[in-house]
Amino acid sequence: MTVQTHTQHTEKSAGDIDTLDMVAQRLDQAAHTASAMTQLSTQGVTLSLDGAYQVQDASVARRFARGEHQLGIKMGFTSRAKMQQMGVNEMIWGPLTSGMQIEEGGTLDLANFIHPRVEPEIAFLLKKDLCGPVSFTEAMDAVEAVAPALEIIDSRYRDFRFSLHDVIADNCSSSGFVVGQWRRDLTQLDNLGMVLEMDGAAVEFGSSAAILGNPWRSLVAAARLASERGRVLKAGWTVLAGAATAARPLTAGNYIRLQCEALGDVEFRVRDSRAAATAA
Ligand code: OOG
Ligand code: MG
Repeated sequence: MTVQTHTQHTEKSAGDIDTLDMVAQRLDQAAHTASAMTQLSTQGVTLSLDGAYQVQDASVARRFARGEHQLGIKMGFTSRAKMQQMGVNEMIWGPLTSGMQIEEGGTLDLANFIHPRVEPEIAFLLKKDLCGPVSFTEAMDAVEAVAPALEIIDSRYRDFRFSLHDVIADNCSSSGFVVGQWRRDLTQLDNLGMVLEMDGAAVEFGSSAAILGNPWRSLVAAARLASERGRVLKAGWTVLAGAATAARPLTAGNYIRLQCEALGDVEFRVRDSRAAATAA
C-alpha cells in the first residue's frame, strides 16, 4: 500500500485519509498500550514526508482527545551522534505532551514503555511566540530560561528500527522528558560539557556543541520547521534541542543523572511495577 500525500496536492482521496488515520490509530495504540508494532515501511506502508507528519498530527490528536495537552516540541537528529546511532540524517520534530512529563527527581515506570532509552538534552522555555525564519537574536529574545534536560525516547516499532518517515509518523519516538532547574542567565550555550550517568557511572560524554554546533541553532530550526507546517512555537512552551550523545537503554533500578556544565543536574529513577507485583 502506498500513500502519496504531497503538499502540492491539495486533493486527497478518502482512501488516503482513511489509511493515514488507520496508521495513526495503530501507532497511538502501540504507544498507549506499550506494545511494539512492525515498522510501517516493512509492512508496505510508504508514507511521503507530508503523510508522515499528517500521521503524527492524527496520532497526537488522539492523545489530546484523552485529555493531554501540548507542553512544547522536541527536535530530533540535531547531532551526528544521534544520526549515526539511528541511521537517519535529517532533522525531525514533534509535539511534547503533558502525559510525557516526568518531574525532576521523579520515577519512570517501565510498565508504561516498550524499550525506552534516555538521552541528554538542553531545554528552552519560551516567553514569546516564535515562528518562521528567525535570527539567532530573535530566538534568544523569545527565551525566558534554559535548563538541562533528559529525554526518554521509546520507538513504537519493534527493535527500535525505523526509516525517517516511520519515525516522524511515530511522533519522533517521544515518550518522556525531565527538565532540570530553569536558569535565566542565557550565557554561552555553545560548548558546555554534558555527562550522562547511569547508577553513578558516567556512560556518555558530550558537549552542547554536538547539537548543530550550538543549541540555539536547534531553536532557530524548530521555529522554521514548525512554521513550514503552519505551526507557531508558543510562549510558555518547552523546546528540547535534541540529544548531544547517543541514547542509552533503561532498566529497572536505574538512577539516571545528567550533569551539564553551567546549567546543573537533572535526574530521575526507573522502576518496574510489574516486577514489584510479581515479587509481592
Ligand atoms: C528519534 C528521536 C531523536 C534526538 O534527540 O535526536 C531524538 C529516535 O532516536 O528514536 O529525540
Ligand atoms: Mg531527543
